[in-house]
Amino acid sequence: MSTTPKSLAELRDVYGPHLNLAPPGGWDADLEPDKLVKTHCCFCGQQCGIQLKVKDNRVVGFEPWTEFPFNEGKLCPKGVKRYLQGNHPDRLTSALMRTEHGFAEVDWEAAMAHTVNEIERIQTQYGKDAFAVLSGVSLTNEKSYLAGKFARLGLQTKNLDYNGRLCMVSAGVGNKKAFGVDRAANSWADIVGADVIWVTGANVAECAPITTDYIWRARDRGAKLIVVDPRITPLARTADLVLPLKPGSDCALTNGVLHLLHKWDLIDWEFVKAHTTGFEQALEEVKDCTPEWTSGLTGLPVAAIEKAARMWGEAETSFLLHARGIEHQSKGVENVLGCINMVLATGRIGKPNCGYATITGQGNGQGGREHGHKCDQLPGNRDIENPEHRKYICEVWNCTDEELPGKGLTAQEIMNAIHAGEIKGLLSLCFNPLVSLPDTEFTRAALDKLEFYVNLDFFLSETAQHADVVLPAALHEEDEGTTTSAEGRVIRINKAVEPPGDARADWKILVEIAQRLGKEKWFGHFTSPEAIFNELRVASKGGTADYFGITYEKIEKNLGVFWPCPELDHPGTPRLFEGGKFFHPDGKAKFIPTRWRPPMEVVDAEYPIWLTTGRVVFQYLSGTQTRRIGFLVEQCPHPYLEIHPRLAAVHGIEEGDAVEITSRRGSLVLPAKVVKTIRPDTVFIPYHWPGELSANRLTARHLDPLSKIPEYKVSSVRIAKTTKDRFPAELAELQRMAFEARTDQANLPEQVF
Ligand SMILES: Nc1nc2c(c(=O)[nH]1)N[C@H]1C(S)=C(S)[C@@H](COP(=O)(O)OP(=O)(O)OC[C@H]3O[C@@H](n4cnc5c(=O)[nH]c(N)nc54)[C@H](O)[C@@H]3O)O[C@H]1N2
Ligand SMILES: Nc1nc2c(c(=O)[nH]1)N[C@H]1C(S)=C(S)[C@@H](COP(=O)(O)OP(=O)(O)OC[C@H]3O[C@@H](n4cnc5c(=O)[nH]c(N)nc54)[C@H](O)[C@@H]3O)O[C@H]1N2
Ligand code: SF4
Ligand SMILES: [Mo]
Repeated sequence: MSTTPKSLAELRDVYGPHLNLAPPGGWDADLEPDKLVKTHCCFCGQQCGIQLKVKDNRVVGFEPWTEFPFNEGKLCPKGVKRYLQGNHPDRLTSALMRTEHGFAEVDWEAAMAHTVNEIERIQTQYGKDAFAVLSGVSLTNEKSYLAGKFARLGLQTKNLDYNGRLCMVSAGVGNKKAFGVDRAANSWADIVGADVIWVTGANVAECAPITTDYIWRARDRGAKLIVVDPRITPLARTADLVLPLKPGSDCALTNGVLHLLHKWDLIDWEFVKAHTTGFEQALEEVKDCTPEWTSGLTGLPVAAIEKAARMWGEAETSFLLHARGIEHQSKGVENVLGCINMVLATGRIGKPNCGYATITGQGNGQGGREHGHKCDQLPGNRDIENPEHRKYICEVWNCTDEELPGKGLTAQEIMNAIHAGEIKGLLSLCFNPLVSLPDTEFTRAALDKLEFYVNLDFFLSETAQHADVVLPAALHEEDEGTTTSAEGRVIRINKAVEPPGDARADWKILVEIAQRLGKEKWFGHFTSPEAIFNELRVASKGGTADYFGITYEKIEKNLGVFWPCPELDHPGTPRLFEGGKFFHPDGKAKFIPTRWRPPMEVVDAEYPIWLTTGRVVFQYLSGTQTRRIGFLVEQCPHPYLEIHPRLAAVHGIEEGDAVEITSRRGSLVLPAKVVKTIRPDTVFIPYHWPGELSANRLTARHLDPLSKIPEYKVSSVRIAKTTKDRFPAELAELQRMAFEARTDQANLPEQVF
C-alpha cells in the first residue's frame, strides 16, 4: 500500500542505517560467555553445527562445534558472522502500523486487533481464498507445518505457498516422479567414496561451502570431478573436466550423454531391468541426440561431451549433485529428470559410494518442503488432492473434508492474482518477494494493490515496507525447533536468548491470530514447538516423509536422525533405495523421457546476450540479513556485471565501467567485473540487492509448467557502456558502508596501539 522510498535518507532505511561491525557490547564481549548453546547456522541448507556464545542474554560470538558430524566445526564466512544480527540496531522490537506519515510503532494489541479485523473483513467481502499466505523455509519444521495448518484451518484459504517455489520445487517434482520420494538419496558420506562426481548448475564452493570439503576428500582418493556450468566457478577451477554449456541447454547435454551411454553399452542392464521402468521410452527419446546434435545446442565441443560420457559411464561408483543452475529454468523438471536418467542407467544409486542429490538451498529447504507448506501438499509429503491423504489428515486435525481447502495457487501465481485484483489480502512471513521474485516492477505494483498486507519479519525488509502491519518476529537463536538439512538429517535448533521487546516467535504469532479468529480448537494445544512437532510426527506418519520415530531427545542423542524414521526404535535412513527399492507402489524407479526444448526467452538481434543470475559467498538470498553485517558488506558490498573480456572489448567496457543492462522487463546500471571465467556470450549478476540494484528487474515471470519455478537462470539482455554518473545512488551508499566496515572506526577500542 505504500510507495518506494526515494530520498537518500530513506535509502539509508532501505539498507539499514547501521551495520553491525563489532560484537554486541563492543570488543569487550570477548569475555567469558555465560553459556555455549549448541545449534545450527541460520543460513543455508548445509545447516552446519555451531555453538553460540551467550552473555547477558546476548549472542556475542561462536565456538566451533567439532563433534557435529556434518561440518566437524568448519563454517563459511556467513556462519562465522551470523551472530552479528542479534542486537542489531535495525531489529524490529515492536509492531508497526502504517499511518499517513509512514510507519508508527503501536502496541501489540492494536496491531493484532487490526490484523484480525482486516482478515475477517476481506474474507467476508471477497471469500476465504481472497486472503493468501506466503511463507518461507528459513522457518523450522514446526513453523512450516504450522503455517500450512494456519492457512488451511486458521484462515481456511487454499492460497498458501512458500519461497521454496523459487528454489527447490523442480527437484521436488523430478524426484517424486522418478523415485516416489523427494529427498537426497544419500548422506554426504557417500560423496567421499565416489570415483566420479558430476556437479551441474551448482556453485558449490560459494553456496554449499562445506560440500566442497566432501568433494575434495573424494579427490584426495583419486576421484574425478566434472563440473557443468556456464561460469567456471571456484570448484570448477579444480575439476578434471569443465563443461561450460550455454545457459538453458542442460537437457540437451543429459540426453546426449544418455545416447552415448547406450551406444557404448555402458548401461547397468541388470539394475535397469530389475529396478526401473520406462527405459525403452527414455532411449527412444535420445536416439537422435548424437554428440554433434548436443554440441550444436550446448556450444560444447564434441570431444568434451564424449569425454564426459566416458568418465561417467566407465566409473564403478559415482555421485551426481545439482542445484539451482539446472532447476531455475522453465524446463527445471526435465533437467532434473535428465540427470536422474543418467544415474539410473548406470545403476549407481542405493549402494555405498553411489548416489544422487539436489543441494537444498535455504536452511530448512528440505524439511520445509515436506509438511504441508506448499499449495498442493499435506504433511508427510501427502497430496492435497488424494482422497486417502485428505482423510488421514482430517483425522489428525479433527476437521471435516469440507473444512480442509483444496489445491491453491503457487507463489508467483499468488502474486499474479494479487496483481489482477483477485487476491485482496496477504499475510507473509520469512519471505521478501520484492527482491526475490522475478520482474520486480510487477511485484511492486501487485503489493501496492493489496487492501491489507501483514508481514512478519525481524528486520524491515523491502517487502515489509509495503505492508500495513509489520509484526516483529524472533531471530533463529531466539526460538527452538528442528530443521532438516540437505542430507535429510533432522536436527535440533536450540534457543540461546530471549527475543527483545515485543518481538516473538512466528509460531506464537500465528497461533494467536488463529485463536483470535475463533479457531482455538485447532490451535489452542500448540503451547511449545515440541507440541507442534509431536503433532507433525503423527501427521507425517505413513507419508513418504515419515518423521513419526523422531523425537527431540533422539535427535539430541544421535546428533540428528535421517528420515524416513517410521518407528521410535527405527535408527533413521541415511541412504535411500538400498537393494534397489524405490518408493513407487511397484518398488521401481521410473525413467521419464526428456525432450529437448529451448528456454522461454532466447537471444535475438535485439537482446543478443544471455543473462544468468545467482549468488556470492558473502551474501545470502534477498540480503535482508547479510547486508546488515559489516564484514560481509565489506567483502561484497554491491552487485556487478560479470562479463568476459572478449564481450567487454566489443563494447569498449573495462573493469569498473558503468554498464547499462536492458531486458524486456527493465534496465540496471552496474559496474563491470571483467573475468575470464564466464562464457563470452553470457553475463551474470548476483541478486542479493533491492531497488535499483535488483537483478530481478531484468528477469521474467516465465515458469516451469510443472514445478512453477521462475526461469531465473535464463533470460536475454543487451548491454551498453554508459557514464558512471548513472550509477544508482544506492551504489555509492553501499561503497561508503563497505569503507566504514573496512575501517570500522566507530568500534575500534580506544587504545589500538
Ligand atoms: N553464499 C550463499 N550461499 C547460499 C545462498 C546464498 O544466497 N548465498 N542461498 C542458498 C539457497 S536458498 C540456494 S537455492 C542455494 C543455491 O545454490 P546454487 O544453485 O549453487 O547457486 P546459484 O548461484 O543460484 O546458481 C548455481 C550455478 O548455476 C549456474 N548456472 C546458470 N545458468 C545455468 C544453466 O543454464 N545451466 C547450468 N548447468 N548452470 C547454470 C550459475 O553460473 C551458478 O554458478 O544456495 C544456498 N546457499
Ligand atoms: N534473480 C534471482 N532471483 C532469485 C534467485 C536467483 O538465483 N536469482 N534465487 C531464488 C531462491 S533459490 C530463493 S530461495 C529465493 C529466496 O527469496 P526470499 O525467501 O524472499 O529471501 P530471504 O532473504 O530468505 O527472505 C526471507 C525474509 O524473511 C526474513 N526471515 C528470515 N528468517 C525468518 C524467520 O525465521 N521468521 C521470519 N518471520 N522472517 C524471517 C528475512 O529477514 C528476510 O526478510 O530467492 C529467489 N530469487
Ligand atoms: S555453509 Fe551454510 S550452514 Fe554452513 S556456515 Fe555457511 S551458510 Fe551456514
Ligand atoms: Mo533457494
